[in-house]
Amino acid sequence: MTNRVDIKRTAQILLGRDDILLLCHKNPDGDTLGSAAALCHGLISLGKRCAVCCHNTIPEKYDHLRIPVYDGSFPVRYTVSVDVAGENLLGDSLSCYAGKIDLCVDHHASNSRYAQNLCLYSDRPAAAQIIYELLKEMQVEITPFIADCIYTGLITDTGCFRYSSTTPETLETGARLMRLGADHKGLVEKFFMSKSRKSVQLEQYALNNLEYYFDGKFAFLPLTSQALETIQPLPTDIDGLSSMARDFEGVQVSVLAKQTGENRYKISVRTGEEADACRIAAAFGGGGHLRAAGCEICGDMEYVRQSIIKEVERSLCR
Ligand SMILES: [Mn+2]
Repeated sequence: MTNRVDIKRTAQILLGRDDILLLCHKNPDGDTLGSAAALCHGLISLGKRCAVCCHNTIPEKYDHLRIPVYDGSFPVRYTVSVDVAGENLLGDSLSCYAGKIDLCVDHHASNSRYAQNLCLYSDRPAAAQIIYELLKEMQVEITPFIADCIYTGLITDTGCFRYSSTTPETLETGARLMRLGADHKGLVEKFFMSKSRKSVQLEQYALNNLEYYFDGKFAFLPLTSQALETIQPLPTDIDGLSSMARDFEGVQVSVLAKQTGENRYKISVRTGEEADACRIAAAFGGGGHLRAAGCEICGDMEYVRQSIIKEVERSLCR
């Protein structure tokens, strides 16, 4: 039912549209926000009306993107989701758009093909890399500010060009953005070289509470509401926590189970070479990428722990 479109066709479609609303995924990260910001500012520079909607309030950490949040000041005539693998990831307050999304620009292989038109490149490590190509195709002038927006998406989704998803093209895109004026030093400092006190506290908690299974190949971190109430982190303080243990010697799978309700957990899966994160998350109805994926599980902590252990064991045996 979805119509696959390439970057060229996507550019043509967008050039022919106006009054465009861009949708981000819930619990937004640097890629969905950086991509939406770059596309939004690009479309505005072409004289179009365009704004962004997200289920959550945009974290302060992303203030530099100066995202024009939709305020109802124009009637929406075209809806585009960016970096959103499935409609369920839009969040409750945007669920009214389910079934009505005209175009999706994404890089998740697990994309559920919900939009009428789908511009999907799963070999790109960040949606922002697709947005860069799209803006060039539309002949948008990439100002230093727009370059910053794209660069934010690029570095946050690639762990600052470290993850295995990084390609020569990614590095080339990064180089071009730097030449166009992207603030490499400032953005890398902001996202990778400074840690908030709360995130350091969370790391301390993690080191004290990590559970190891399968000869240390699997590290499981339960993050209970109680711990969250004690530490009181911002959502952005939790960002790096899921991948922390993956960098530990011998760890192939690292899972963060963050409690979000009485019997509800948000699961983040990170893997090394020996396991497929997307496959583990997909067993619980989630999805994502080969090395980073997520899902939600309902049940108490012991149920969550045992279910994940079973699935991780299966994936390590493959
Ligand atoms: Mn992404």
